Amino acid sequence: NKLEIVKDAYLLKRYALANEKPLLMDLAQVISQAPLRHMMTKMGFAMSAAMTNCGELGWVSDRQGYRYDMKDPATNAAWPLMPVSFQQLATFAAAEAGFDDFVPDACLINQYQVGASMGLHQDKNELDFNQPIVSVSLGVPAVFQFGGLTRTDKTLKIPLVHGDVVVWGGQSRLNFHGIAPLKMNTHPILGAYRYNLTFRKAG
Ligand code: MD3
Ligand code: FE
Repeated sequence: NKLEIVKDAYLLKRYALANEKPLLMDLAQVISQAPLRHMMTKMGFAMSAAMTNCGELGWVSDRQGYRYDMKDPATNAAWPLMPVSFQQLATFAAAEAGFDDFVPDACLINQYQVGASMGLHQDKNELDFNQPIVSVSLGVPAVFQFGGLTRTDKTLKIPLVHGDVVVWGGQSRLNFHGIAPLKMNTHPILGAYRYNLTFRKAG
């Protein structure tokens, strides 16, 4: 069940459900080791999604700007190891979309509550744009906004539900994208939240 949204962007509907239980157990474990927090933007505003990371590198934002760091700035400890269930999901999903041998070194975990959103942006902090990005949606549904290579290009609106996996590479890798404000909702396991796992080869 693989849908090509635009060139080189593939939606694997409910792909993560086959491994739902280990995935959710491992998610809880990672969050207990590196708690979710609202990072600051360069401009001094708290981001509306709460974030944490696992893997060798974690995406961080503060008054200095955006970057990847090997340590959690909240504790100065290494980020939690990337669980095998996460690694396998990312590598298998990438292969399903035609990107062989994807080995992520970073997994950003975003937690959205009602009203939280992510404005249109490009992911440009990674070293190699030939590497794909794999994103896994869990919990409450959200509307993903997918634009073009300039901010003003019109956006496709794609509903993403629990278990959906999207693989972005090649021609879609630098497209603008965002998440519309989350509607009030509850998921039977995850409650009032949406979680997104974003796997990258950052270094
Ligand atoms: C399309 N997160 O953390 S993941 C992000 O649902 C981010 O939390 C969103 O965008 C979320 O940077 C969307 C989907 C995603 C990630 C990277 C992309 C879509 C992308 C890179 C290029 C094109
Ligand atoms: Fe992004």
